[in-house]
Amino acid sequence: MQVPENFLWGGAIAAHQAEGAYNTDGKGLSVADVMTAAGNFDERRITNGVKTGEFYPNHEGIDFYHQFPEDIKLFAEMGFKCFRTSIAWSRIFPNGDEEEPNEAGLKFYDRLFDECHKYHIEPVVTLSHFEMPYHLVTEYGGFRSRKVLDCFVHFAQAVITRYQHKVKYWLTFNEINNQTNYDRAFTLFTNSGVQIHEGENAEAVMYQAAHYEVVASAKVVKFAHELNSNLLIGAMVAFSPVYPATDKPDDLLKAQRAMQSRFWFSDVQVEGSYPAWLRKYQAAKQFNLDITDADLAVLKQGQVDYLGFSYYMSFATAARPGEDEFYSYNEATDLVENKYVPKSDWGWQVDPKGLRYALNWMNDRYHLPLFVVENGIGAIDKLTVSHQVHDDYRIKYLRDHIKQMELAINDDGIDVMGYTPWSAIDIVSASTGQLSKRYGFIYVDRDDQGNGSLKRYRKDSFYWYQKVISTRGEKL
Ligand code: BGP
Repeated sequence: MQVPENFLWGGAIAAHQAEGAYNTDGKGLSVADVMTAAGNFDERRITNGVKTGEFYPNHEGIDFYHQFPEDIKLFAEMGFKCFRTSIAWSRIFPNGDEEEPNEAGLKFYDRLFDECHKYHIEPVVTLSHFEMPYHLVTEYGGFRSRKVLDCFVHFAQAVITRYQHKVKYWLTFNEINNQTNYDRAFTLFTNSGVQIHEGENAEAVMYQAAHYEVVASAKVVKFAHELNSNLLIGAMVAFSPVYPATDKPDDLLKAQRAMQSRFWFSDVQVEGSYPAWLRKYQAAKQFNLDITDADLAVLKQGQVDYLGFSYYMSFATAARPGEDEFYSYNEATDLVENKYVPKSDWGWQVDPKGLRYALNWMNDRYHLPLFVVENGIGAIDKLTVSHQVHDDYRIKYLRDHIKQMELAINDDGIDVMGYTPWSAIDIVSASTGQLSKRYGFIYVDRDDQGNGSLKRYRKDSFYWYQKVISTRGEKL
């Protein structure tokens, strides 16, 4: 089976996980710069500013800031048609609330995008990928403030204007719906710069912050459409489908509420309006949110052109006893194990068929082109003495998923724009801050303590993916 000729094969990373150079050329601190690394199953710690004696893995990343020409060359060798990365907001506006952008930061991305085009690689750029300027957190509480909505739009306008002839494909907020997991400090902090204070209702705060984000997203889409009709602006959600644990009708309704809770974000970004159930739910919970008529009008004017999504795993849920009228969903407490699918070393449920389900589900609901902008498996890789990495588990994971994507394209007739597995090259893991949780086709010699030569080595999956691309997905 093959994918269409113009299919965008590539790979993905995010600026804060790769670039390093955290205080170079005028860059300000971002939320990623104040997070330590974690142990395997712990949370990263959010420190209050950068403290001496702590190790901050994002400060150096894999030094992509300086080594990107060699890395892009390797991506070209694999045959990438596109490359997904993000712009570090704090390189452009170090504090986030300045009027004028930092020219040195803008120049870096000029060079990066030019390097991509040298090899006919199309950049796919996320505007906000877990790295808001830290000053916006300390000064305004992140996206709990309407002021930050304006700062984001100002930033987005500056970079879209600057790169409109170099970047056609944009995404507004990475995995905007991760905040459904509002009890987890990491998710709220990285997605919206929000920290919950004692006694606060985290769910209500999440709905407020996410509202400002969807309004900001709509403003950016509208701006880009008016600026240049060639630009395509997408939304980006994490697609972890939530299956009902059993065939009990209560479990089905619970799973439906879980899906509604996870996907109201893209509902708004695609449809331009809130789903009715959510306004009823927010009113019933007395969240008392700042959602104005003017905001609702803005949402209608900024509907996205396509939907990007990450796919790593599926979830399952069951109704709580007595929960048979008013269903709510809390990702921290409402997930149950699915005994039919295996798990990765980090406990992520591996479910390739869930990707075909994802594509069908979104196609039925949104009727927009879909873009698989993340998919992959975090694993401990071993570099042999002859500098090889035999990552057959990664090849298997990707092969199984690509096969399901190809079935969705060829048998189900779904319009899939491209596939950018996570990650093009080994980078710092977002949730653990470790380098040993590796996803790349290219091994980077660096460990969890920040030691190593930073040299790059092609893994077995590098050569495998090269063949997949050159045969348009035929040779898996
Ligand atoms: C997604 C993020 C990425 C990323 C990936 C893998 O949630 O968009 O930034 O890193 O998942 O997750 P992790 O690095 O935590 O294993």
